[in-house]
Amino acid sequence: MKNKIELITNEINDFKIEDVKALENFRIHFLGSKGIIKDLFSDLKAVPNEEKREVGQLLNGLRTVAEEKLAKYKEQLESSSSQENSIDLSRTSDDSNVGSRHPLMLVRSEIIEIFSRIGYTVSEGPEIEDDWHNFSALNFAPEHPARDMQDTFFIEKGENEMALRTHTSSVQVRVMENSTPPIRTISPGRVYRNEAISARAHCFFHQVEGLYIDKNVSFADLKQTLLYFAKELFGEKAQIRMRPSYFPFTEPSAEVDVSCSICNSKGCNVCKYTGWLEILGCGMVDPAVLEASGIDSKVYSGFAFGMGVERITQLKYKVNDLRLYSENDVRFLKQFTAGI
Ligand code: 2U9
Repeated sequence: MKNKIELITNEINDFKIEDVKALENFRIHFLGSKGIIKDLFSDLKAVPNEEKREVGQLLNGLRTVAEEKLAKYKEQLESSSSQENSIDLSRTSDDSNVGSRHPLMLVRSEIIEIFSRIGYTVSEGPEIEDDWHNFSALNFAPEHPARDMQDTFFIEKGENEMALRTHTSSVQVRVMENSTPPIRTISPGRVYRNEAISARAHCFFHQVEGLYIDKNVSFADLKQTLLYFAKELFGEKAQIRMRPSYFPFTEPSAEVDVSCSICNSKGCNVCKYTGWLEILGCGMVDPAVLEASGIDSKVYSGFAFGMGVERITQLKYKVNDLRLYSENDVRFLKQFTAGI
């Protein structure tokens, strides 16, 4: 009997318990109602009286060994399974490779949003344009340098001469031709100029041009519209100033500066110590331009403005090299992830 107890003690110690199933097998095999230890207790009756006490103690010890092993493994398995099931819902998710919106598209959307709040629609048109919509209807003289191959990408010469549009004003000519005032629209889009690529110039860039035509539209309306725009884009403190300029399609014309929000107009290297940053050009639409698209300039007047999205983005995000916008370097693009 003593030998048997010793062998079963070894068997208990060697029993591998790696999962709940093995634990249950262990319990049934050693401690179950038909298990080995129960059988041994039944055999105790046959043990001679003088040995009963000693063998009884050994059997109690054996049962304790089995029970302790069962309890130990039960606890271990329960705590590991509760770890597996406990999910920390407050944990941030693993890094996933999300893309980001291009900074030019972020700024373009912001500009559209600002003008749509005061009733401007969005007009789009072809990037390949004819001479009429890109130049003649906009009052460009036949000998204007912009019509030169040095400045414009021409696609076909001769009768069917077409060019990559040099501004989105061509879209607005189409709007004027196809609708009657009041017209209040902006045209965002890519434009092309025959320039050597450098940090400060590129052969394509993005514009948003605006057009407002109605009865009694004045320069004061233009100024208030642009002041509203500057405040929305650069903050409530933004101020604007206008400097006289010249464009073939507007008269009078002006260039518009916004107060430098980087240095609060105190002067810094971005505003070149002037306190002002140039953001757009504008003017009253030349009556000849209205007439060319079939709008009676005696009844209607209008203003127009145009801006480069790259320029505005450069000022908002301090981008100092135009080439960054089209090189697709993820180290640059990744910095705009928050804008999604
Ligand atoms: C129509 C008539 C007039 C749009 C205008 C500007 C002034 C202007 C430049 C800013 C920087 C182009 O991207 S840029 O190089 N634009 O200064 N654009 S007025 O005038 C129009 C548009 C449409 C029918």
